[in-house]
Amino acid sequence: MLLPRENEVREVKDLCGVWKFKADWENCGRGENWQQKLPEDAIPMPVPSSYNDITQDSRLRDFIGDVWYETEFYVPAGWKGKRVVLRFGSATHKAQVWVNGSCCMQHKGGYLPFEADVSAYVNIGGNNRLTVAVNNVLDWTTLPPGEVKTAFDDRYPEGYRVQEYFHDFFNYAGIHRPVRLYCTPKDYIRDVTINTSWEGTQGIASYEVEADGQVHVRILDMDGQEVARQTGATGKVPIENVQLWQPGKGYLYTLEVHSGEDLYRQPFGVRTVEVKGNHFLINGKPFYFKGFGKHEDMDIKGKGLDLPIIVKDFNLLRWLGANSVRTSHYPYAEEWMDLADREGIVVIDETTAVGFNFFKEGEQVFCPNRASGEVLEHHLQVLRELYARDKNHPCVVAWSVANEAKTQEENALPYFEVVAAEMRRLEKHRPVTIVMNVNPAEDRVGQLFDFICVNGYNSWYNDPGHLEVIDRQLEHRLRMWYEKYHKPLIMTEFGADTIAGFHQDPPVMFTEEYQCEMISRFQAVFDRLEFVIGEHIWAFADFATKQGITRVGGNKKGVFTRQRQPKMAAYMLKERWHENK
Ligand code: GCB
Repeated sequence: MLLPRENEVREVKDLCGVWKFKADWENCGRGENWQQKLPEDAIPMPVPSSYNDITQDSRLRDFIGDVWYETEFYVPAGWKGKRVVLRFGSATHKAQVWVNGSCCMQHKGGYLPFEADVSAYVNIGGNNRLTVAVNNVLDWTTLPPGEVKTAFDDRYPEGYRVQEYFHDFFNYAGIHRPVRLYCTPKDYIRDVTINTSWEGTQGIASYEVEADGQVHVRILDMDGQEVARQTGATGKVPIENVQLWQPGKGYLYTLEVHSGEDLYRQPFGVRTVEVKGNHFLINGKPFYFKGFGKHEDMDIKGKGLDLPIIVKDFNLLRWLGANSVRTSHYPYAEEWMDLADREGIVVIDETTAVGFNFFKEGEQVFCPNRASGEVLEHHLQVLRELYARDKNHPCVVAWSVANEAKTQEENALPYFEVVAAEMRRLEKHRPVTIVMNVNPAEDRVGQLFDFICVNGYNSWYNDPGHLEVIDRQLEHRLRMWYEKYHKPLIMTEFGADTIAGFHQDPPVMFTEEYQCEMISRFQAVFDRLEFVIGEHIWAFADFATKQGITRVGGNKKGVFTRQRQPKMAAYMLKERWHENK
């Protein structure tokens, strides 16, 4: 799915701002036709933003169900005769959209864009009403999964409901990313796909354009100079004296596509990725992943798009000498991905399949009514939409299909066979991976993937307070993974909750000293295992979680606070990562 990009032919209107908002406490909005007009007591709500932390009402923070948004917009008179498209960057987790009271689209999946041709619904040259119902319920039809618990005994008020979920980040909801209206000619460029390779000084851009008319393409370099041109909906275009897209140096070309009256400019980078032996090769050179798992998360706006934070985070990555990020545990905003391309930050792009570990002993996850049927169908849909959105990003070097699933269960194998096959049907050029946190001896799915991502919390969840166990336990575990699959490994999570400003020496849990020593003990193990091809610390910054006895104001494993101030570990990483590793 193409990002709306403005040019001489296509206009884009930003519909973000302060909209009207009403939580549907009684679940009566549809019955009362709120799509015709929100009730008078609707409150102001910023878009984009999560709604949870905007008011003083804890009931809204912990709300379960539909919330309604309403705004008005004009369609410029000059858009007459054009195709008018309404596009949401994301709405978490389900959305139904009405224009002037008529339903024009529905979408499930909280972290991916969706759009519809609304030409038939809008008054061109006039005023229009836009209404959106956003639903935040997590159950075994959604990703991430969850369960709404209603069956309580007489200790609870009547009708008491609680949203349970098995992942460790707060279930922020709302319209999280920009809402845009854009126009194209009636015959338009539907899609563009670009794959690249190179040899010596020559790059090759293989492209495929979906459009009705005759297609002409030009390739422009970063100065806007034409370096090649070709005619045809598909082609392989040579680029002489190619500048490669490289980690830390995100050189971008533009494929300028003309078809009939339409025009679209798609940035791309020339680079190759490959897993070979024990190496992850970018442009034929072994790459060692230095970086983090992180979250889209901030005070007040929750998971709402926050450009200052996005730019700040890239500055912090550069400051530390980090070269890569996993988009744990969902696809990040398109604005974030674009910046990763420009900054040369290498990305492992993850789906929303998190929370498949269901911490209760003896409970099956991959069974009827849980991770099977409808969830699997949705998982495949997420893969398709993620691929469609991110396929042209040079920063994306691999897809992560899930985080910490219970892959020791018998039914996990048929489930992930289908998932891996679908990802490989879509993608022919990038490796596919999964993030593991099971005993390697019991895992059933590692053989389906090109390299293995491993999470581990020695001296934290296991043997809390005992840093001295890391050396032996970690090496043993990583060797088990390698001996089982003979595939390179990235340690995608390890870390310690750390209260900024809390110090003690010798280190104890939750101090800045403990975080430093834990990280450096893990790193000492990585340094002697040549099949370990990367270290991603959990996490980049502190983040909000649901309330619970192991979380004091959220997850504090950040190397930065939630407000992006460094803890001691940041300085330690900066030294190591700038030096070489
Ligand atoms: C994990 C999860 C991550 C959690 C982290 C923790 O294994 O993948 O989402 O936040 O552990 O801190 O417990």
